Amino acid sequence: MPEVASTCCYCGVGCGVLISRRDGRITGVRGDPHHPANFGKLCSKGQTLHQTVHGHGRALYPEYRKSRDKPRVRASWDETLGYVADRFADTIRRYGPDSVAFYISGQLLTEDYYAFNKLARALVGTNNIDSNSRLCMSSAVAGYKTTLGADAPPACYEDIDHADCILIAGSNTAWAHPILFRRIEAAKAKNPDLKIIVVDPRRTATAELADLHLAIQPGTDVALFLGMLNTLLWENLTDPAYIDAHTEGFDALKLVTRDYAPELAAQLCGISKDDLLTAARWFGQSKAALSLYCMGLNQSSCGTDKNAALINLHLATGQIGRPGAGPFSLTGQPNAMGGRETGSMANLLIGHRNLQDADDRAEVAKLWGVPSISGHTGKTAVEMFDAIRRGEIKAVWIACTNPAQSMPDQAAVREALTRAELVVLQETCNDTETAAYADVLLPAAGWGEKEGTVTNSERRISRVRPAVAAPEEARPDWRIACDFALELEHRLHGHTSTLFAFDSPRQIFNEYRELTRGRTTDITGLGYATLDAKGPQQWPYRMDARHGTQRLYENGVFPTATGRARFTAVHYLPVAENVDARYPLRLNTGRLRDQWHGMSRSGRVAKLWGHAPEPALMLNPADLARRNIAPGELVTVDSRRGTLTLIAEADAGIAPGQAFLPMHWGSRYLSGTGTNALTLPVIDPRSFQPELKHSAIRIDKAVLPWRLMAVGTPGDGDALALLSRAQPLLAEFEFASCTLTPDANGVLLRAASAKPPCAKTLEKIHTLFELDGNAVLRYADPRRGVTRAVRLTDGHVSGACLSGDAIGETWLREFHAQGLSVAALGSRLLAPTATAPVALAARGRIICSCHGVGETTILGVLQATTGDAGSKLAAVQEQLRCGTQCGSCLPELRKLVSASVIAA
Ligand SMILES: Nc1nc2c(c(=O)[nH]1)N[C@H]1C(S)=C(S)[C@@H](COP(=O)(O)OP(=O)(O)OC[C@H]3O[C@@H](n4cnc5c(=O)[nH]c(N)nc54)[C@H](O)[C@@H]3O)O[C@H]1N2
Ligand SMILES: Nc1nc2c(c(=O)[nH]1)N[C@H]1C(S)=C(S)[C@@H](COP(=O)(O)OP(=O)(O)OC[C@H]3O[C@@H](n4cnc5c(=O)[nH]c(N)nc54)[C@H](O)[C@@H]3O)O[C@H]1N2
Ligand code: SF4
Ligand SMILES: [Mo]
Repeated sequence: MPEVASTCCYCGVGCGVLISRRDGRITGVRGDPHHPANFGKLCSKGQTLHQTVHGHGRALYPEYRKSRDKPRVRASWDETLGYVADRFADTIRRYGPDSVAFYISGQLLTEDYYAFNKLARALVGTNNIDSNSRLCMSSAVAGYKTTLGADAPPACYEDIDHADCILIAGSNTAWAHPILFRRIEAAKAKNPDLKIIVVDPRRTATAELADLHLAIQPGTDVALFLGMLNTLLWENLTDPAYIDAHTEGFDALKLVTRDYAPELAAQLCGISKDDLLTAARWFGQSKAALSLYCMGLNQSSCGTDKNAALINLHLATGQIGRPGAGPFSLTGQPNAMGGRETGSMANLLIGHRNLQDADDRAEVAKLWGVPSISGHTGKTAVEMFDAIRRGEIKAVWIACTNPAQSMPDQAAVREALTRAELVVLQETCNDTETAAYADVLLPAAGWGEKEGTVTNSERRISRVRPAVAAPEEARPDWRIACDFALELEHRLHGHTSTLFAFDSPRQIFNEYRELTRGRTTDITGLGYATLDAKGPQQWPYRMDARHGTQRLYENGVFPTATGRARFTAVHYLPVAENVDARYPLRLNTGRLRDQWHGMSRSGRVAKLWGHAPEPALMLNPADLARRNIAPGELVTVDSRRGTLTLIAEADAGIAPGQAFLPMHWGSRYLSGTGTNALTLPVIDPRSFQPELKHSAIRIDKAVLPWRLMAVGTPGDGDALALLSRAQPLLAEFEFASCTLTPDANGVLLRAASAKPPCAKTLEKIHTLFELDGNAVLRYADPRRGVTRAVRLTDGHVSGACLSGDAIGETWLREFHAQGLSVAALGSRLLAPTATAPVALAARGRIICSCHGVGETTILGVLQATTGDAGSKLAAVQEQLRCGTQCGSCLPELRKLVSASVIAA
């Protein structure tokens, strides 16, 4: 059976994959050597995609409940969609079309997006349709539109090979866009003169490759870019001819830059003046300067300004529309671009049309054959959940996103979901945080099961193809939207028209294509057949074109009224929530290398747990020491909106006064409402994107003297199943986390509380971790909540549970993790000591997830080899194989190597 060519469903790099299958099951995946985004490479997440599709937690049948005090029950598609259509029709009739809303996702395919967009705007008559791209790309959209006139990234991946200066701002490319980062590494290796500047408050894996790392104070990017422009002006490094011929508004901007002399700007940013000058010079003197940017710019209350201020630099130096030059916003999700193109966000309209423009609306209405498109502004994500909470929006349809994990200010979001009269959730999984709030669960076909198209960061449209049929009753997203639309149309209008008469995603694509005719996103020359024959193509791709468009604005003409790009005279504004005496630390959030968002997929791949297995708040070691907190201790983290209890860890890459928490941890792995319990819902006034990267917090040592640690490898070998069985326990403790052990074979449950829990809870844990059999050594004093139980298999620890006031658990975990013999320990095995009774080397963090290689092992080899960085890296790769497969761990390997070279 030949492989099926499709696209990776994780990040916006949009790598091509070849899926192999047997007997109706997906059995493997490899990089598509012909795909221009990756040429055969895949990162740690992409190459384990086939492991995400099987197993527990899949939504397989429609379910609904009529009343909140009952569980959802399985029903047929007809019955379920009929019920939802009744409720929607009733709500619309009683309260008008704006009383319902659709909250969708940048992980839907373009055809899915189109169907939802048409459903909301053409049938329901509301603009209350927004997507999780609001939390992601909306500042980039607003930034491009205000400056260049259209939401279109002008550059392409190949520009990385042509640039001699790459400015990476607010992007941890090494972890979030790994295959693109491999390309940057290759460009740097080929051209050592290539200057890489990284702007990030954290010393990230990306910053390790930089020639210059500007660790600016959070939120000060605009001051930095204005300071750089001030320098460019002073040192005659701008391009007056380009400014004259192709732009407008430079004089107003020049006035503003006067206030940002390098000294002052550097002070605002908390960096040295010299570093600022160097950055400006490298950028201004380079033949081709490319900037790559992501959430560090977008997720901000001044995200649009940050984008515009960076684009100003490109316009002022003419660094755009040439090979190697341009402001290149990296998209997060695989098809956030498709959502932007189809106008599937509250304030956009299909084909880069303007929702505020009556002519544009009339044109779309005519093309769709409906009387009109509402001009009433729709609610953007944060506003939408506020309106639900206020009772203004009564019914919400959520598809392909998990707002009870990913939206800021979880207390408010969950209150909204509780108050909503109807919550419909269209998901591939039935166990996400949002699923707990859903009155209706509609099972969706997922990656490997559905067909359509996606657009990656460089405007490249790729085909998504099914390798197997969707399981049980799951249906593709576009089909669910259309099936529902037919039911709703019948109830609202008494008949069904041809509005939703689609039988295939190809038909949807062809209709959508017509709406791009003559627009900036024109793809009238493209169809599934062209894509199948010629491979992925970049838009615009006009009717008469023979190929797509690699770069935009090569002729210096921009899609504005005057044809000129617009400088934007922005000023620096501080973050919306400043630190003060009560909340003295700045909380930053973002991604881990091997996990994807709420972990509904990556969390089901055991291998992907090794790199960062436990939820932890990262702080500068000095901040921990000052508070007398040891690494690994439990802390309570408070913001003005919520509280979390977590382990604190030291990370010298975090600047003093700051903290970093991965965005992935939700209520399925951690007690409480996850990372976003703490974050701020303040939004940028023009992009409506929330400031997810900046909030003020306080940390205190957690006063929870009773502790529990249970670890175990299940007898049936299915650690992931045990993990999901243990999850309900999280709610029983003031603190608890439940994760896979770094070796991925076992489960680790940690808990803490002020007082011991009831004996029943402890019993449950013992049963789960199979600590009730004969081969278990046990000591228990249930009244005091003290237990020590160790299960031995062939003289090794295969499971253990320790609880009480002083449990000294770490060494027992090592015995479990390393499978060491406990024969020599005897009764000391049950002794509650903090240090191991025998010498024990910790295996350390897993660095290479492909080959399961830990930090300690790598350090051992590095110590034993001599030579320069190159030969040390080669030695590690040769002896341990780490960093030889997907390359995702290369930045960290290089860091360990350079530390060992320095030490030597
Ligand atoms: N492994 C993995 N990859 C992913 C994803 C994932 O979940 N996991 N998600 C995908 C998605 S949807 C997205 S949007 C992208 C996100 O990709 P990135 O934006 O690269 O990832 P983040 O870690 O969210 O944030 C990037 C950096 O912004 C920095 N930052 C914080 N505040 C500021 C600031 O004020 N100024 C500057 N200059 N930097 C700041 C943070 O320290 C962080 O290192 O990743 C995509 N790729
Ligand atoms: N604190 C903090 N919060 C953040 C961020 C941050 O940096 N910091 N980043 C924000 C950003 S940039 C983003 S993009 C969001 C992401 O936030 P979410 O959109 O909530 O992230 P996912 O977990 O990817 O949710 C996608 C859901 O769709 C399901 N799914 C997968 N495939 C399909 C399919 O084909 N059809 C359907 N119907 N469902 C499917 C998955 O099981 C999953 O539950 O998080 C945002 N939240
Ligand atoms: S870089 Fe990794 S996650 Fe992103 S598309 Fe490629 S394989 Fe998928
Ligand atoms: Mo995103």
